[in-house]
Amino acid sequence: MHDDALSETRSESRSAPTAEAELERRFEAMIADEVRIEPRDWMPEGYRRTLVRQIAQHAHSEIIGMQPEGNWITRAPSLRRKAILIAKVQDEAGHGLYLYSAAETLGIDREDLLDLLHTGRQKYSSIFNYPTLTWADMGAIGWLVDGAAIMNQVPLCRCSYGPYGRAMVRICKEESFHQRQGFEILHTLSHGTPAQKAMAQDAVNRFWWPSLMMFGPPDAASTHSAQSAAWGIKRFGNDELRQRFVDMTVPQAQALGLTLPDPDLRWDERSGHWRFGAVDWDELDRVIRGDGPCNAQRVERRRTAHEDGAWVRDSAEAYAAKHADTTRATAAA
Ligand code: FAQ
Repeated sequence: MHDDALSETRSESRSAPTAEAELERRFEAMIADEVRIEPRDWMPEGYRRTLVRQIAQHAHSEIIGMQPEGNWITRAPSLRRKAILIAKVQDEAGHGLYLYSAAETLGIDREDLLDLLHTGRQKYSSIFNYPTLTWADMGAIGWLVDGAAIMNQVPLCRCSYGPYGRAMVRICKEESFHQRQGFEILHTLSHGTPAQKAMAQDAVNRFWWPSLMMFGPPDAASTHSAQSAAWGIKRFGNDELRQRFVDMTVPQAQALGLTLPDPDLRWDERSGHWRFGAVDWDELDRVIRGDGPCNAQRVERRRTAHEDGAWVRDSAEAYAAKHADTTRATAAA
């Protein structure tokens, strides 16, 4: 290599880390100043990867989460209940779409994300691997699962990454409505016949502990919390949000006249919190690893739905291509 070219290459390789360090410095300053990071801004690869992982897991949870409730659409006890449940499940599909769009702004393709879900290489929330055995489960999912989702997701509205934070604002508004409808289903059942009240209690018994697991492992065992907090993605630890959820939910259970299935639950005057018993973390591990009651069924049904929907995607693409041709021809004329 010619000497001049060599020295130019050397000076480039000396300046490259400096330029990278400067970009990193600016990124850190934006995070410290609470300035939102937008898709065109430089970001560290780890930040991008963390967001893709979390947003994708969240999107997958929304669309897999349609299945346990979809199971009860045909068996809803009245036309009104059926219409409300259909609307809720449609909202969840919409949440999945906003979230996949947010993930795509990070340079990953939706088709690839779905492939990662269908081949078990990306996760979705453990909660959707539990079966929905009775109509009361629609109440328990709305009240507890959406309640936990809101507690976890309201702070995500302030996530440092703009497209995710903005998607969360709309999602949280809809989740609040979902939580109210779940509460209302349980309220009706718990003030109905003894058999209806027993059905409501049984649903709460089955969904209570898995709802606490939705917040993730304890902080001490959480792989990502510290870094995600430093990047302004997560605003609170898993344990704090879990505790807030318990504190919010206990008085609501009292208002419903239902019991939370935890003999160790007690009011702690000193801390001003409801103290709760030990969560079965082995169960969470098992469910995350694919060994929950419905994991295989959920993923298989999702794969089949995706394959069955191929013609819709093909038609939409063909239509878009035809429309683009027509627009070009009109512009050229
Ligand atoms: N299930 O280090 P951390 C909904 C994984 S949407 C499965 O603490 P991170 C709406 C975690 O991915 C519900 N996996 O992780 C609805 C990581 O694995 P990785 C979904 C879990 O990310 C309602 C590993 O364990 N919500 O309900 C779970 O900092 C009704 C270590 O954990 C969201 O996705 C779990 N429960 O914190 C729909 C909210 N917990 O990736 C239908 C956004 C942990 O290293 C009906 N996500 N893992 O292989 C988050 O806030 C966070 O990702 C956490 C986990 C808090 C879930």
